[in-house]
Amino acid sequence: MQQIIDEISKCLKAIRPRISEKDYVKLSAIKVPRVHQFIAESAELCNPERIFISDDSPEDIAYIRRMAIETGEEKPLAMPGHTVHFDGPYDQGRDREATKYLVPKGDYLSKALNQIDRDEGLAEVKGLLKDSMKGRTMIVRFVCLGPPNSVFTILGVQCTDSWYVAHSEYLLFRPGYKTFTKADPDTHFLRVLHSSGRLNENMVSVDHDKKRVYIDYSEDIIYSVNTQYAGNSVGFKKLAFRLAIRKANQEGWLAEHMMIMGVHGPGGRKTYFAGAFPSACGKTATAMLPGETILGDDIAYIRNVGSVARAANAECGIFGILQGINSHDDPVLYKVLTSPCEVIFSNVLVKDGKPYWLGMGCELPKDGINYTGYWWEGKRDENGEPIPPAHKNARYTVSLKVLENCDPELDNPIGVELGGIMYGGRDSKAYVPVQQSFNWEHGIICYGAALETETTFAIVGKEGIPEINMMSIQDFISIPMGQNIRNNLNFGKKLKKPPLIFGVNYFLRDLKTGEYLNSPRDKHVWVKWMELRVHNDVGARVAPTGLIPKYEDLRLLFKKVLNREYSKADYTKQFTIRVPENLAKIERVERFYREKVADAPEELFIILNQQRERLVEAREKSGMDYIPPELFEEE
Ligand code: SPV
Ligand code: MN
Repeated sequence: MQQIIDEISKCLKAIRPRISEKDYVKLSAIKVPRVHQFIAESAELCNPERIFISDDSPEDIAYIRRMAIETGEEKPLAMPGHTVHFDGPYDQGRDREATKYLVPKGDYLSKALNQIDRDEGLAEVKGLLKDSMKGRTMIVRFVCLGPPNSVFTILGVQCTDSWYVAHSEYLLFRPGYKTFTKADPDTHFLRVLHSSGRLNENMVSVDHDKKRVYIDYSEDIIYSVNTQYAGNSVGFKKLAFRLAIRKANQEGWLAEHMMIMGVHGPGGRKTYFAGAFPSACGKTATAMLPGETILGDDIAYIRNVGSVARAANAECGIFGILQGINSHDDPVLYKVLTSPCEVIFSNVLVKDGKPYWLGMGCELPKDGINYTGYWWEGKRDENGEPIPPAHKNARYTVSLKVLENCDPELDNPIGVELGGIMYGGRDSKAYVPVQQSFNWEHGIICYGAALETETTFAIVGKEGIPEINMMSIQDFISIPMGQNIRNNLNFGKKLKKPPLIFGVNYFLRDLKTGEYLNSPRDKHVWVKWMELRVHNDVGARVAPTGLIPKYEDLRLLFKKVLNREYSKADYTKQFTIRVPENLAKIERVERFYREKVADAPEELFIILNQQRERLVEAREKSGMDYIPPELFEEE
């Protein structure tokens, strides 16, 4: 004990000249020496003028909000509670190239993952962080991932010089200071050190070529520098998620890129679903379907509690995409984003104190302020490309609690029981809009591991490139990929009754015309169908790729949910099994795992091959490459 006290005193002494008496007291109340060490080491490296310790009190939160505005990192908008933040033109999404794992000598990560030798990476990123906070304040925030005091809880500490980051974290994560004051000296927690780096007069990071986001998984520390985009700077979002995936794999639970929602079924029942979708593929829009409840939109922790799969949200807010949110397609969110409440908008177009984004359902102004400064219609970038009024990846940050459809179980310490899990990507050619797997293993492999998608604007780089995005965590996986698949397979085997697994695809197109075969609202019908399946209330047809809905059931649901007639012709188009496209998909998936994933489990190849055999057999039996759904028997 004396040793612990001595260590804490030593660190407190080192940072004493930079903190106020009040903050000194706040920090002294914590008895976890690694917290003090982390703060002292970060201060020593980044050399801030001052250190501010936030204890999550209303005064501290108000101070963070005020400083975000005083420094100019955020600007107030006309609507009370609304502010706007801009990231630089080269900092508009997660940056795959700049994001790397620090791999100690002798350790192995799949080739598909971006990595650098640990010693080399540490030297590089620490070099960039050196003196980065000179003349600024280093803000220290404590957070709690998952509901507090629960089996799901993971603690974290972030040191950052960005008031915008600190403000976002307050909206996105549960407060952690109190938990830290009660924590044992050897409590495990995650650490994040972030600096925006050199800023221009608009408080935007300028050294984008020196942007680095390095994940030191052997120490559970994340380093992020010369970036402000929240996906790179708000460490407890996608960066801590990577560390959580490692922890989950070691401990036999699942950390997933999934929304969690409560779907309302007949007789007032509610069934919980978790859904994995790559960024910008409909995850939040699904969780926000009108009449249902949202428990999470991005990161789910799933644990085996009494042989039942139970899920909790790691976060308590949303950092969501604005594009396409309008009063018709997303009425609930649209209302929140146009009403007085605390919202941080980023990378929108601002005109007369009002934020505008693409697809918001009204005409956008012809000029205003956007992520490139003053913008006017026709403005071009240095390559001569037209600059859009708002960035496609413009976002909003809100607390879930302000939503009228926020699920009341958000903070339940044992999470919610999952009835189903969905996997969905941007697959224009092969998979039908919704199908149920034959069993847990089939779902994990054919819908999860085989998830294919086209790249989107949520990451810096080219859009529309098809790629495998395993379980939608390709960008976040931090362990050998085969190990992750094995962990998923094993997780289901230990459950009394595993959640049903569904594959969804909101992006299926007509092979000839290229037109989308569904409208955005159709997903509500698929979700209601899945809910009925969990309770065995509807039947299905047995197709080679999974169990697919029957026309009569969908017709009734379209009428009931969307008040729309659903034609047999639409059903046939959407649920025809496209044998050539499905066989080609299996080829791509197999090749990916053979070439890129040295530790892929044999079970993956067996299950993919079974799917191939079912497709070939169905083609032979029907004599058709494109088999209409009615030809498949009812289960
Ligand atoms: C995503 O891109 O999946 C997001 C936003 O949820 S980010 O924080 O950038 O990861
Ligand atoms: Mn996400």
